[in-house]
Parts: sequence; structure tokens; C-alpha cells
Amino acid sequence: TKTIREVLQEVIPQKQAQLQELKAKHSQASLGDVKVENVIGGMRGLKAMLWDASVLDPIEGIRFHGLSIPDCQKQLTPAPGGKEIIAESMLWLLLTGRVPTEAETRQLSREFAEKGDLPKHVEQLIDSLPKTLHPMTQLGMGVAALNHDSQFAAAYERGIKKSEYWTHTLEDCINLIARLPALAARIYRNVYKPGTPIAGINKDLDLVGNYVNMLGYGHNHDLTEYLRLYIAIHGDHEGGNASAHTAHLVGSTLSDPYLSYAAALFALAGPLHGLANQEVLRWQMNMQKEIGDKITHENIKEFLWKTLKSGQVVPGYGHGVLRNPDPRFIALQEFCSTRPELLADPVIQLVKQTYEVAPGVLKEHGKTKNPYPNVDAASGCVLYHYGLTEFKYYTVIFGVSRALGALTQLVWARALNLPLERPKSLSIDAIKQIVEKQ
Ligand code: FCX
Repeated sequence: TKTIREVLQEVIPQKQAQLQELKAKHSQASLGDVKVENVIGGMRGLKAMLWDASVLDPIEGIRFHGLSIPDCQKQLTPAPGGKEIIAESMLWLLLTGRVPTEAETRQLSREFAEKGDLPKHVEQLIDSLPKTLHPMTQLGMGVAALNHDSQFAAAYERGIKKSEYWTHTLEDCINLIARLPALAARIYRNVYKPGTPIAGINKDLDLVGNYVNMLGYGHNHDLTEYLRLYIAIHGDHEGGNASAHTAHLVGSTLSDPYLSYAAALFALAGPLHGLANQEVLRWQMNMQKEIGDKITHENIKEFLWKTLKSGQVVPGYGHGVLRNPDPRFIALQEFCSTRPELLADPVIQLVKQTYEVAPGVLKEHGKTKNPYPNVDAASGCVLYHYGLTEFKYYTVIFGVSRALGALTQLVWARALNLPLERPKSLSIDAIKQIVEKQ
């Protein structure tokens, strides 16, 4: 059984050589034109970032080192007594490009459990915050404060060689992932279950098993399994999405992984990105309130048009890259399809029925390039069913997950010695001058 550090020691020189070869042979090859529409259109479609762990195909959806979600469900080790992918095996795949053995997966679970306690100053910081402060703000603040113990920042201050950057970055990333459950659970307990004790970390449990335990739902095996799947499949979605891209940009300044990931969390906290899962549930509850018990396709259609006509977006639908139903949405729906108690839940029914109607309405509306659901359309309703009804908290769970991909890439950015990110911007006048000459 190898440690994740040993595997990376093997894999990194191979990737470094690949990148050297690419640089030497193809530096001047074109990957496409930069059009004015790219510059004024949020850089959509511009191939401008190196991101190795996952690639998003508009039709097929996400693949992690070439593996689809169903491939991962078959190949990655679940928790003892479970079936779903766990964070440890997904992180191992993302970081190393290899499928870990069961022993390797368990070893990583144990390391996370051993490193999972929060430092006192972070506990005090979180406990001092007003309960009315949004849980995502609290999460970002807590992650930033963990940089007190950054090994990368300390090593940089001591003076280290560039070739050593990745090893210290890796230690920070592992410590941060290990501590996220305790931090995220503390926020939940403080805000929604004040004055009740939080469970300690169980060294025999996986990362998400401990997270669910600390949230106070450890007795619920189905919710634990759901969150294992949820956290594994939200882990990475290539590099250009706002949270992953933010971590990459901030990390490129050699800001440590804690500060880089705190910044990413504040990007995730926007309603067009991670906050959409909170918004979906709020919107679905409003729909239910308005149409009452008589849920018909006609009623749902009417509510959808009302949302669109009032100039709002339909949360959980559309995507910057995808042009098909999101395979993460499908995976979460399949989780429900094998559990009759979930299928019978009115909120889950409503999400399912909305999926039957919304693509047609969005096509007729004619604006969005992708009328299909993204992952956020499905993720919240199952949590709601299992009693985790505080939907302002949902994006925090996404925030625990996205660390897997964003932090993987920070390790690789340092291992490959990627430079400070600094794209060129242009003013409207400068663009006009260029295009008028053509
Ligand atoms: N409902 C209504 N209008 C929509 C829409 C939706 N779900 N999705 C896109 N549109 C509109 C856009 O607002 C835009 O209108 P405009 O021309 O007036 O500005 C037009 O359609 C073209 O947008 P499009 O190119 O299809 O989409 P973008 O790449 O600009 O935006 C997001 C992608 C995801 C931001 C957009 O589809 C949206 O706002 N969706 C709802 C929020 C959401 O679910 N976000 C989560 C996404 C993701 F899965 C995640 O990050 O978690």
C-alpha cells in the first residue's frame, strides 16, 4: 500500500516531462481564435486554462481523468457497509489520476480523521459570529483563519526552492480537507442547533461519515450515503467554473491553499453558481405554496412562466458549458429511484415533475442555451426529505465538496510551476481600434 505522497512522487515527474514536451514542441500552436464575443461574453468558450483532473464535455458531462460518474460508481471504493463513492477515493483519483485500492482509500480516511480537529482559535472565531451571518460567509472566514497553520506560508517565509512548493501545498490541502467537516458542522450546529454538543471525530469513519455524524445525522445511513455521493460528484467540474477558477487565480499569486480556497468559497456563494441549490429549494417551496396540492404540468408551466416574465432565472436550469441534462443531476435522481420513500416525497415529486416541464418552457422562452437541469436542480430536495431542511446551509455542503478539485489543482499548479495568472484586458476603445483595422 502506497501513501498518496508516494504516488504523487511517481506521477509528478511524468507530468512535468509531458508539459515540457508540449512547451518545446507546440508552444506556438493555436487552440482557436479569440473573438470579441469571448471578451465581452464572460470568456465563454475560450480555451485559456490548464486543468488536468477533469474535462467537461457539453453533451456527455463531466469525466474525472477520463472516468464518467457511472465509471467512478463502479470502480471507486465505497465506505465500509456503503455503496456510494466517497470523498477519499475521488480525491485520490483527482490528485493522482489513479484508482486507489481499498487499503489506500482507508489509509486516507484514517489520515483525515487524525487531522480533523479544528484549532481552538477557529472554534472561537466561529462561535463568536452572529447566527444570522450566512453560513457561507462563516465557512469562508473559518477557512481563511485556518491559514494560521499554513505549512506552505511558513516554508515560503523560511525560503524554499520552487521544486519544493508542491509538497508543502499538498500538506496544507490535506489538512484543509480534513478540517472542513468539523468547521462546516460547527457552523450548522451553532446556527441551527445552538447549545447542543457536537460529536467527536471517529477514527474509523470516512470523511463524510464523520461530517454527517458531526452534523447530528449519523444515525441516518441513507442520508450519509447520499452525502457521500453528493460530495464526491460535486468535487470537480473542470477549471473554468467560478469557484475552481478563483482558487486557481488566487493560488497563482502563491497565496496559500487556505486563502485561495476561502476566495473560491466566496465565488461559490453567488446565486448563479453554488447558491443556486439554496435558491432551487426556496423557489420550489414557493411553487408548492402557490399551486397547493394540485400539482399538474399546467400549474408548473404557469409558475415557470411567471418566474421568467418577472425577469428572474429558473434556478437549477442552464449551464455555462453543458448542453444536456447534467449527469450529476441524473446520478442524484437515480439515488432516489431505488428508494420508494424518496419517490413518494412531495418535494422530490415536484422536482421530478418540474424536470418534465421546464425544458419545454425554457426552449419556448428561447434565451438559455441549455434548457436542461444542472446538479443544483436535484441536490437540495433529498436533503430536505431527510430532515436537513435549513436550505441556507446547502451551499456549505457544496463548499466542503469543491475543495477536492480546487485543491487538487493547486498542488498540480505548484508541481508544474505554473505562473501567475494574468490575462490581458482591453478597453472598448482598444477593441474598436483593433476590429476597425480588420
Ligand atoms: N432561466 C432563465 N434564463 C436563463 C436561464 C435560466 N435557468 N439560464 C440562462 N438564462 C438566460 C441568461 O440569463 C441569459 O440572459 P440575458 O441574455 O438576458 O443575459 C441568456 O439566457 C443566455 O445565457 P446562457 O448563455 O444560456 O447561460 P450563461 O452561460 O450565461 O449562464 C448560468 C449560465 C448557469 C449562470 C445560467 O444558466 C443561470 O443563471 N442558471 C440559473 C442559476 C443556476 O442554476 N446556477 C447553477 C449553475 C451550476 F450548475 C453551478 O455552478 O452550480
